[in-house]
Amino acid sequence: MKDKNVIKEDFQKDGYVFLPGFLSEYEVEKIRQNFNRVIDEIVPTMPSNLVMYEDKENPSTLKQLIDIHAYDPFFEDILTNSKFKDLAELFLEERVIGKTLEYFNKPPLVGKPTPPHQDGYYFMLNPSVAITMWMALEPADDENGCVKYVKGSHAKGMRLHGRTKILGFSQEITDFGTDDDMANEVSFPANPGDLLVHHSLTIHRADGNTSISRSRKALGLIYFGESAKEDVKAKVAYQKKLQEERFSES
Ligand SMILES: O=C(O)CCC(=O)C(=O)O
Repeated sequence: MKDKNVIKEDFQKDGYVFLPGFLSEYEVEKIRQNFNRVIDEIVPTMPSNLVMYEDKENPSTLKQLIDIHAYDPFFEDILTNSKFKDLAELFLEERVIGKTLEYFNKPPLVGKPTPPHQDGYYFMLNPSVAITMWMALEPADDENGCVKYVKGSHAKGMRLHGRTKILGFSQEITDFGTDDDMANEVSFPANPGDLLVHHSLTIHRADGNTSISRSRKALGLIYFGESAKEDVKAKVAYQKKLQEERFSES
């Protein structure tokens, strides 16, 4: 891995950093095995709003699990007592709180796109001192929906978001696709153990999975800096907007 300070500078300049081979194949295999165990044994006990399928009737289309750390000690340790947490503290330059550990999959053919968004829009923090990590558990590329970032977008403020119909990603940037977005978008094909880290204002998205047989499984981690405060006004406005959107859809 590159020097820590160089990585931090890249993160601050671009709004993301790509760290190939952050975990070894052995470490990744342990995580994969524990996800399989959680899917078999813990998921049936989790609240349904934390477990998402592309098709509810078909368990092989599991696409997302949220807050796994709250239900399983192995993953609690990964979130709160790990190289990931140390890296979050290095980048945010303060102590951090592990907010959630997630599982992302795009099942073959049915895995939907991840709409362009900024995580900070969901977090509603002021200041938006937070970081997201995404680690491939199997190869990800343009065919099965690797992550794409808009370089430097974290320094250009929060964009307007509006409702989507994508389960797990209810909000997207409404005017995404400007010349600036397209000129600065970078795709990140990744191998198991490769880590992507992004700032809470970095615009990112992923295409759907068009491969006929390859899934696209990944580990997600979110950390808030200790100085980040919930923006109560923004949260109230967001809840009101969601209610209005739901009302106009019904
Ligand atoms: O897995 C994906 O496609 C995107 C995940 C994401 O948006 C995130 O980790 O913030």
